[in-house]
Amino acid sequence: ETTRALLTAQAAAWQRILDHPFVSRTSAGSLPKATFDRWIAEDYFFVRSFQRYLEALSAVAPDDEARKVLADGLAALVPELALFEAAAAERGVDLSVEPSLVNLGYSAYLFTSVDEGWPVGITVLYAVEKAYYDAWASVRDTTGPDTQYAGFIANWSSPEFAAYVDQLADLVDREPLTPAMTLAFDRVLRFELAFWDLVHG
Ligand code: MP5
Repeated sequence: ETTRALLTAQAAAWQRILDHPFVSRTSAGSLPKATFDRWIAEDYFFVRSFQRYLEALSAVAPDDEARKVLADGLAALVPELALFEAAAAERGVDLSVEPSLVNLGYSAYLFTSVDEGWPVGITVLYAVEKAYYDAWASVRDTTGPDTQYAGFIANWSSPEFAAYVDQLADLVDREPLTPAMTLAFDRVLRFELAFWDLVHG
């Protein structure tokens, strides 16, 4: 299986995402407010870039099955963006701040991956969503009931989101693994780690 090969080859980097202090401190409830607020503003910019990337990827999807999965992903972004906007209003976060260069680079890379064609583009989508599923499922499993992050935890660790990530894995698994897909997967992991480092550092 293509996804199994990708995950196995990158097992150490994957574990670094799950062990990242941003993740463990979100679970423990010990994250400084300013750190989570910074993540909200950065991630809001990322998700809006991601929305346009998903539209671009849809345009190169090979068939209706793939287009349907991506349409579901796009639909989920409507309540997700509303969640960010509500949290920002409640916490006093300015969502219009200039994003970091890591974020600009990650956002731009999403579009670059579409230019490389469907197999690379869908590999990137799978990696981006799987990284967030695993990170937020880890928070879900290790946090207390009094968490202030319930909305975000539910957004990326619900059974529905897990099913969506499984569908993305199925789409990747239809493709034979190429060096370009391996490189794309590795790049997403490096961007994910840099993103956590940037908001937590
Ligand atoms: C996701 C995200 C998940 N929101 N932010 C980063 C840095 N990586 C992955 O994507 P989505 O569109 O929120 O499900």
